[in-house]
Amino acid sequence: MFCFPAMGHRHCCALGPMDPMRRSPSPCSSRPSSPRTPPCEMLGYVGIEAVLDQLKIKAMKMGFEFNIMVVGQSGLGKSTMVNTLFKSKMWKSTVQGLGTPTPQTLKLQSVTHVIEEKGVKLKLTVTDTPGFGDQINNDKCWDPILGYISEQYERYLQEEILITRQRHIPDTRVHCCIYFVPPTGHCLRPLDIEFLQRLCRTVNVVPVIARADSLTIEERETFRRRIQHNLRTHCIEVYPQKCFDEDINDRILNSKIRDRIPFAVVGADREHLVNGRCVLGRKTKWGIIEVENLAHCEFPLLRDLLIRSHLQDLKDITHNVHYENYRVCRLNESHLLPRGPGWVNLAQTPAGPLAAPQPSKACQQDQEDSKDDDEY
Ligand SMILES: Nc1nc2c(ncn2[C@@H]2O[C@H](COP(=O)(O)OP(=O)(O)OP(=O)(O)O)[C@@H](O)[C@H]2O)c(=O)[nH]1
Ligand SMILES: [Mg+2]
Repeated sequence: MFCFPAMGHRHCCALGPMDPMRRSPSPCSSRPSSPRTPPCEMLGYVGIEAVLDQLKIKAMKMGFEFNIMVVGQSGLGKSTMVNTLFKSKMWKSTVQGLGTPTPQTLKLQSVTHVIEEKGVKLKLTVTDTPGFGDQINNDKCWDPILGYISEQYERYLQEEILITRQRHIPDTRVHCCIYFVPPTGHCLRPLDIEFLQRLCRTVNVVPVIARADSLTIEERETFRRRIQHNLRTHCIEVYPQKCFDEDINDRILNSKIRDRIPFAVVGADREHLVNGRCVLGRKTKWGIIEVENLAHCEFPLLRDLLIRSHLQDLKDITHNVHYENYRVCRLNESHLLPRGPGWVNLAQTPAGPLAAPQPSKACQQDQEDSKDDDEY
């Protein structure tokens, strides 16, 4: 299920059906044709599709590294969500000792587990962060978080520019940041907007409505639409960003996801017995809220996005866009690049030291659309 949709079956035996020696000659092979451009059939079966098998075998040997960060105001359930991610169906067999009450998070801390499924290894690291926003002056409360993200880019860069470098550079870069929006039911607060604007420039951000069990189904829907509207008007491009859709298939799939974001999630790290099944959920006086039940909350959608459908894409965008911006900016700063055509002046970036991708056409279009739409 990971990343290789075209690899349901293996046929990598050297003298298997792909062996050109065993194939009957192409019926066209006796046809005269230009010696410069031989038709494809003349070459017989080359076995290009087997490259996928090679990639799969290599990837299985190497495993995957994936790093998530949770960010948001204090008490919104970030640490609980870290446990929910590790304890949910897909992974619970490998993790123990997570049943104790979650203490308040006072410093940035990472938890790593290697999860193995059908021979595929995933080294998943989740970085928990202290809640912000409880101070009277919340100025620059984003600094420690943005600082941590940049530090990981810097580590990678320092390894990458070594003359003798490791064959495999350990990747601690944050591939996805889950941003917890408080379930106020109104709209994004100015603090969330400021934070999100900065975060989206440096990392892939997936916002979620935290503690969604405190909202009714209608309230969730209205709140989601308001947040989407706020994101558009403030030009905040959360993941999956429209400008990186590569083709029509991406656009169709990602539009559906964009329509559901922010996911309304509930976190829990306790298991309960429901109709003879052991489920992860929150027990209340009136019943159990099951985190893996789509009728109760959208945690399964979040997990599917992170792992099942978009893990590789999140990593690609981190490497090709966010890290690349950082790298160009740093190399420009340290004058390692000559000021030739490749030199990009990112010095006047308005917020923070990092390069900010310009608002995309899609975003500009959204802003125009949202001008007509002033119901919120
Ligand atoms: N109702 C409800 N409560 C939740 C949910 N997730 C977590 N909680 C509870 O909220 C309280 C705080 O949860 P934490 O996970 O410690 O919150 P946090 O965001 O890590 O808080 P800080 O570490 O202070 O930033 C705990 O009592 C959790 O059991 C949720 O989805 N719904
Ligand atoms: Mg915490």
